[in-house]
Amino acid sequence: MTITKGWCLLVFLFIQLVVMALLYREGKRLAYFFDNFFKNGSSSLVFPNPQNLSLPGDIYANLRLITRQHCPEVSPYIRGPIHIQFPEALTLEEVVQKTPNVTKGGRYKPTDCESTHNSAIIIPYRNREQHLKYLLYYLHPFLQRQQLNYGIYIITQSGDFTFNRGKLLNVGFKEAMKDEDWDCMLFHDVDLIPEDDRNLYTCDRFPKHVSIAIDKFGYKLPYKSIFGGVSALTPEHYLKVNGFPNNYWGWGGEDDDFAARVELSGMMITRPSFRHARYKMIRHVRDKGNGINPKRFNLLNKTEETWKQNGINSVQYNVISKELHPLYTNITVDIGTDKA
Ligand code: UD2
Ligand code: MN
Repeated sequence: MTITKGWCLLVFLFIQLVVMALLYREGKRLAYFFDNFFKNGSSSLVFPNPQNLSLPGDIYANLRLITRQHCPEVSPYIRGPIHIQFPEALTLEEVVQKTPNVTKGGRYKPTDCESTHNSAIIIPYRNREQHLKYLLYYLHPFLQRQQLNYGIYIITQSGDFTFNRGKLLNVGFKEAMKDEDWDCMLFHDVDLIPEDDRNLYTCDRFPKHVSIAIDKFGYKLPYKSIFGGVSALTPEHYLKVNGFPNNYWGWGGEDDDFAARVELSGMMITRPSFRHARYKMIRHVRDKGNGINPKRFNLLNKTEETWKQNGINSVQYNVISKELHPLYTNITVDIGTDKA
């Protein structure tokens, strides 16, 4: 009697195991079968090759959700060093054609697995069409090889008053977070092209300074506490440092203020490997409307007193337009002037 009960239990467990294995391995085929069965009755006893499946349907979609795997910890598409060139004849239209798998607004999700990373790239911008074209050309494939869910945001300062990189990045943070629950924000100069896809555009436990080895500086840090170029922060980090200062008009200082905020809020700055985090900076002269900010040292002396009031919690602006371009979302914004 006890032996029979034991056997029954074993057989039952075995059947359960088989069913679970089938569900796991053959999810698509079963889904297709049930889908058809409920639609057409038993006449549809077909178990097709999973490669040929195209039928959507509730059950299929649900099972597909169950059977879709997380992307591996290390993407199999990562290649290492990238040979960067700036072909003069390249047009933005060609870049769009060469980047077919991006959806409107510059969004992408891997098709073969579920990414565990949601990264937004935020680019402060005005009048740098050539740089933007090259950045998009290299950045999309770079991010796709890392199997990230991502979106690219261009934050364009309207008008021709003095440029304000920090304030634009605050706007970018706020506007991007309205779209999606990004878990990592990359604040990214338009003229920096990453040279190695092992430099992951994901966040660390602390704010990360990413562009640490730039050709312009001989692939070394020009000074120890530099935090400009490309940095990666989670929304929690960003709120903790109260974002960027809003009152640095013109070139310089806002990046050092941002670095000071990380320290003042009790965090530290992490850096990736110098072998991987290599960049080419596209050669440029200083832009019109972004002259050196003579007030930057005075402002930096006051960071400790001001950082809690001046930042993401106090930024004011008016969005003029938001356009979903094929390879990026452009947000044109009126950020005012240092007079108002
Ligand atoms: C350095 C920093 C940069 C920033 C700047 C001082 C590095 C590698 N970079 O860059 O992060 O702190 O000094 O403000 O440390 N931009 C436009 N249009 C303009 C002006 C600026 O789009 O008219 C944007 C663009 O994304 C550009 C960025 O602002 O890359 C920084 O300006 P930059 O390239 O003139 O400054 P740079 O190279 O000295
Ligand atoms: Mn630059």
